[in-house]
Amino acid sequence: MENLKKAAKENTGNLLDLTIIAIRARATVGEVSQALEDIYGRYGVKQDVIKNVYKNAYINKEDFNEVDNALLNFKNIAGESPKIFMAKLGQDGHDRGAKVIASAFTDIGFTVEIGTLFQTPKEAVELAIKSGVHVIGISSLAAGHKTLIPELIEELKRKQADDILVICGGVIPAQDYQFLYDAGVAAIFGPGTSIPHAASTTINKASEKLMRMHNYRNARMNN
Ligand code: B12
Repeated sequence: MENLKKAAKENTGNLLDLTIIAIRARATVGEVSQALEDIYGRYGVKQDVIKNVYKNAYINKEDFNEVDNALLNFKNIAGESPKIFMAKLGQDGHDRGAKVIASAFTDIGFTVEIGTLFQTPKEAVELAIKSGVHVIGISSLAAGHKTLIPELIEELKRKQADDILVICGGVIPAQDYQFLYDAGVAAIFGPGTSIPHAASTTINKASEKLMRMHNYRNARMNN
């Protein structure tokens, strides 16, 4: 293990060869990872979003008008811009899709909060509630969607925060879509997603949900 650390620190030797030697000597994956983490640190999502790239690419296109109309309607209902919390759950380290959506949705007019990597559903729900978001967007590319997403939705219900809309995207097999819809996911956006379409669908679904909650509360107050 010391040889692996030394090679990482001094940028010498083949880390894969040294890892195999360490594993053959019964080191665990955790010990190998920790040795490398001691030198390189741990990868995490940077909370920064890139601004104005998407707007410049999409502006004046038909899809973008659709987004603008959806946004206007949402603001009329909610009195503010839509807020979304981008979540990465479990052991899934694929963060490019989450960053692309976070940057694009910011350009489009959302207020975006990005969570750190490797959150539990409970942690994500806590942060989402604290941030006062209308939507949680989960990016899932490591096959955790059938356990982690229902867990998150259950946690929202437990915290009486199920007025928050849940959407997701990433590499999710089509045969799992219905399972997720049944669990309470409002929309799923896979690879190749048109960003303006994803944004307007999300905003419209968030508006519908707000209206439903509003009508429900009014009906309860009148009874
Ligand atoms: C790049 C990549 C990696 C990089 C990730 C780097 C990073 N920082 O993100 C590295 C090399 C680290 C990696 C590692 C692994 N990977 Co990988 N990886 C990929 C790859 C090639 C591309 C993913 C990507 O970045 N796409 C570009 C982004 C922009 O697209 P996207 O995430 O799909 O997002 C778009 C849409 O899906 C949607 N979207 C996504 N999320 C959200 C959220 C919301 C709210 C909305 C609205 C939309 C939305 O909008 C985006 C824009 O259109 C895919 C294969 C593929 N073609 O997808 C495999 C893939 C995801 N990886 C896979 C695997 C198995 C792994 C490893 C387990 C491999 C291993 N044995 O070590 C590890 C896991 C590491 C970990 N802890 O998660 C599998 C996952 C299989 C599965 N889901 O069942 C895939 C599908 C490859 C395959 N065909 O087998 N990987």
